[in-house]
Amino acid sequence: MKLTKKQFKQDFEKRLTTKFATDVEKAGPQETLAAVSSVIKAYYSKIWQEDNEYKDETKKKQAYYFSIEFLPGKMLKSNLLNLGILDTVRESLSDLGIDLDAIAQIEPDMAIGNGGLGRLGSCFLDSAASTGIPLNGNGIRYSYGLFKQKIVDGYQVELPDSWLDNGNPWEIRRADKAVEVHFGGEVWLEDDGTGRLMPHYRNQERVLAVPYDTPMVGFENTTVNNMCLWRSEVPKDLDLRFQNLEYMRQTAMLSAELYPDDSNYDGRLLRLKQEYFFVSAGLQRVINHFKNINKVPVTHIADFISIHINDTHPALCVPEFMRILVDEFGIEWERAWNITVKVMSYTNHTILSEALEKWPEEMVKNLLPRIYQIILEIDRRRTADLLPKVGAKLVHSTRIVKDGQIHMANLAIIGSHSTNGVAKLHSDLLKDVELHDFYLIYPERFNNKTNGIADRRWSQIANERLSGVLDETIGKSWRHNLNELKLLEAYKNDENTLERLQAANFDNKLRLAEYIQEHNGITVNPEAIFDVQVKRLHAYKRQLLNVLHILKLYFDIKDNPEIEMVPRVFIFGAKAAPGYHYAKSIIKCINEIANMVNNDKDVADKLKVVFMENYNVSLAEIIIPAANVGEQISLASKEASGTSNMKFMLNGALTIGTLDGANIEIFEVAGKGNYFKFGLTKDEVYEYYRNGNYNAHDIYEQNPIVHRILDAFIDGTIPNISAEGPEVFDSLTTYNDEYFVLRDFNDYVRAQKDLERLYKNKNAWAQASLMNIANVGKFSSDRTIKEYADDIWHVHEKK
Ligand code: HBZ
Repeated sequence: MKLTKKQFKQDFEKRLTTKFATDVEKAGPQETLAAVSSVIKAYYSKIWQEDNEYKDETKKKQAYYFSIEFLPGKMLKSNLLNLGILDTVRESLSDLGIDLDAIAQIEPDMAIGNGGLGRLGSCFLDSAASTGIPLNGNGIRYSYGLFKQKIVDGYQVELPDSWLDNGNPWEIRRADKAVEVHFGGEVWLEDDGTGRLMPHYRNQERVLAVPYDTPMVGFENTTVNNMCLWRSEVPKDLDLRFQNLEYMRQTAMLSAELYPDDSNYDGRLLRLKQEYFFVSAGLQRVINHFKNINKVPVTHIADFISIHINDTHPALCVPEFMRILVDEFGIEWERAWNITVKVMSYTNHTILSEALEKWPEEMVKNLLPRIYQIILEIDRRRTADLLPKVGAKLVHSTRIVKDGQIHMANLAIIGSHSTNGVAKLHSDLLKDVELHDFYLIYPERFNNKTNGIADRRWSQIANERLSGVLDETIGKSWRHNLNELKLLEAYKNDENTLERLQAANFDNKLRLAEYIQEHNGITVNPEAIFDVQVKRLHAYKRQLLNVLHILKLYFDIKDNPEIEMVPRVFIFGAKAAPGYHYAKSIIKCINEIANMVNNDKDVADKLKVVFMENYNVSLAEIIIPAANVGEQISLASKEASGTSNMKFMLNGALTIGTLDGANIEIFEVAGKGNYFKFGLTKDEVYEYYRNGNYNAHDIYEQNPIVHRILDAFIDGTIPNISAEGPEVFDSLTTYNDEYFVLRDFNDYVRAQKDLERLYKNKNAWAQASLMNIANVGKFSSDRTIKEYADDIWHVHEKK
């Protein structure tokens, strides 16, 4: 949009008066932020309204991304960038003595997600809007987002994230579009006089679902999509004399809190309620909208909408959509089923069995009696249909209802026309191993969609220094099409370019060093290799492998304080699920090792270890641009894709990683010599599983370096871990090291040495860094979302 400084200043000053009865001089930072945000909202609202009208008039097909989590982070700068007014607003505010970045910093991080899955959803919504693809989010407006992490005496402590305290300037509460969601009670079927059995209900619990819309503003275009988040409330017409406090409390609880776990599914009733809540409310709204703007029968709905089931949490979309079609529109079962399968599609994000959702039949039956009947009927009909075609074995292994449980992944696969994994390796594993039986029955449903990242946030917003160098070198076309970064390859031997790229990284390192000084009280050397591992804390991601290598370097120094070594700063950022005891023990160990290393005079500044509190989207925006190395060291086959690997690459860091998830595709495009690969392949891992012949204890006994490092966990070498040290030691030895940390240790050390060697050659390192940036194009989520739009949803870009 076009905006002059004069216009913005006028709008801003007026808003300070009308909204806060104050002026530029007297306004506090919160008032300034709110006034700026409110002006920006007015700017995009017009575009939003027009785009809605355009969508309603053209009646083009739209897709809906149902996800129990989103992780947008801060929105102010992203909205400014996408509206094309970031510089104008920054300069205008500066003229008024206000620092935009300082204001932007106090915006709360919108963190209604755990990690990769939620962040991917937000990258997709950004990319869809930016490429003109009509994709809308549907989720829950949690009053409390992911907990804030404090480190106290080395331990993780969780504090509530009440992100809505100062209001949310971006959202619009749409009370007129509220719908009801019903739970529990009894259901029975009665002939409606035409031979059709219709459900009747008694004693249902009613919950009002109120939508809050947040615009997803496209990058320098005219598209504004919607992220709809639902809040649970007590229906206004309820006679509260007959309600009790417990009911009120339970209703409010529904959208109160995000489940802070990204790896184990939690079998609690409230979670199942949350799942049905946002699924039912979302589908009702989508269908109401369809009815309002289209004059065609609902049997045509598959031509107008697509529903995406992001992981299994929204899998109840399948029976809920069936319920609406069959019970409310009176569509005959088979026909309704064909429509449902056409409308639905599903993404799988993990093969870890402990994360696969299953709900006890009794629980589903009591909470969602009609949905339960429908699931049984889906399962019964499918079994009858398939038995003669594929035989009892395949039918049984893929059944939705078995062993007293509802298997949500099975429901999602069976009830949709597309199942995709999130990187080539992961999608292959789904077809060949984890979901092989489904693949035998429905081969045409399986496909791969390698993840991507919203590159604008992770370069243009997070790394202005690098973005500036890129503009000067290759022009600005890369800002619209990340593949254009390929132009950078022509500068691989241009010393000036290499120097400027490294200088940008160095400035980012200074910025991070300052942050670390302020928040951790640790002085780090900006000349050192900044070696970063940021992601959720999970045993399979193997933060421990990183830790063992740090201890090796530490002992090398202790044995020979004069040793020559490129100085290193190891940086961690990781939240552990509050109930994940072992992950929390690892955090404690990392912090105690950091204390030991950072305060040891022998070490001087050769080695520093920093654990950064409360890793989130905003912190990632400071850390990743400053990295030289990104650690992607999960056990091969366990990380479905990973997305921080792509963010590091975009910012010019080199990956040290295993052949897992999207790392493989990163290595392919980055080119040999521009990454550090190590460790078992997924085939070798599966070979160990088949033979059951992995013996971690042997490695401990036979490898003196490993022996010494592991002993440090139990012999007092590392202070203050008398409880946690033995847990780590035992898991790696007695319990046979579930994620093959010890098996990959030697090769990891070898790769780390290669890395150090390359870093010593400044020119070669800069070239490798450049090659990473130049070849990152594939990992823009603009590419990913176009693939979803073309292959799965069949929705089209606005022209
Ligand atoms: O999804 C992650 C994968 O581990 C990662 O490899 C992938 O890149 C990313 C995007 O596809 N999975 C998650 O982040 N999973 C969750 O956050 C999660 C949340 C709630 C659950 C289960 C998983 O109940």
